[in-house]
Amino acid sequence: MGVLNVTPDSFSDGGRFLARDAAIAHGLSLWQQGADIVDVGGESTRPGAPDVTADEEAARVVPVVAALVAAGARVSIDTSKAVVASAAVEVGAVVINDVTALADPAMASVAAESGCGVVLMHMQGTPRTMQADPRYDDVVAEVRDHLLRRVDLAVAAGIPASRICLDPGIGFGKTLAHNLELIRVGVPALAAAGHPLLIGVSRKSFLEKILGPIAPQDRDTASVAAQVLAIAGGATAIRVHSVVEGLRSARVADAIVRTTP
Ligand code: PMM
Repeated sequence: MGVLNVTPDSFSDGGRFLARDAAIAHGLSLWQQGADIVDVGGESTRPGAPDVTADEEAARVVPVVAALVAAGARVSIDTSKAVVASAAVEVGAVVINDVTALADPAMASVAAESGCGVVLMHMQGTPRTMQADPRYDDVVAEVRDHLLRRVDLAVAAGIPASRICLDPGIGFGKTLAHNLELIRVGVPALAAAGHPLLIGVSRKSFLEKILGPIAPQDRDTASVAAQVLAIAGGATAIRVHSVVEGLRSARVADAIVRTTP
């Protein structure tokens, strides 16, 4: 899954792709580089990011989704707002990537009626507050139990279980220790639940907590290390900024861990 942030404040793109044509061109290049899905988001989820109205978010993403779909790309919409998801599905998005796991009361029915795949991600708190003081007694059990409760809600709303993908939400209300435990222990625990498992570590700030100061665009090798270990633990999809490195490393990791003797 290639990341396409259509926001002025994304930490990794620095607003470079806000201009619509540039966003479309970048999305197409992710697709041409071999991404299976281009994940289009119009609201930054970076800690402390300002809220965006649904109208503004839809104005950012819908023309970009429409253009990518018209060019033949498979597109997911990264949003927590049901109206934005609905507008994106209308123009051809086939996956709803919801970092709040259906917190918007209207999202479950939009997702059910759309026939789309749905990503349910774990977050503690909200993007504005989540990194203030994240605490868990048992981060793996709490993330898994929360996601499985959201699966129950989704299935009750009419979303087939087979269309649901889970994501532990690396960096969303988690300390470095929480993130590392989720990649090491949480990924295998979640994979055992039987749903496809997406993981997003690409260029995230926990890498800097390990390595020391390093600019987001210089974090791709570090991201690959975490992605490959997640794949070894059972992750089936990775959300990446650098598709070329993500794809090559994932193929090698797959060849090693998924080949039965
Ligand atoms: N991370 C970000 C945004 N959306 N969606 C899912 N499912 N999983 C993630 O880990 C995730 C996400 C934040 O990263 P970005 O600002 O680089 O897009």
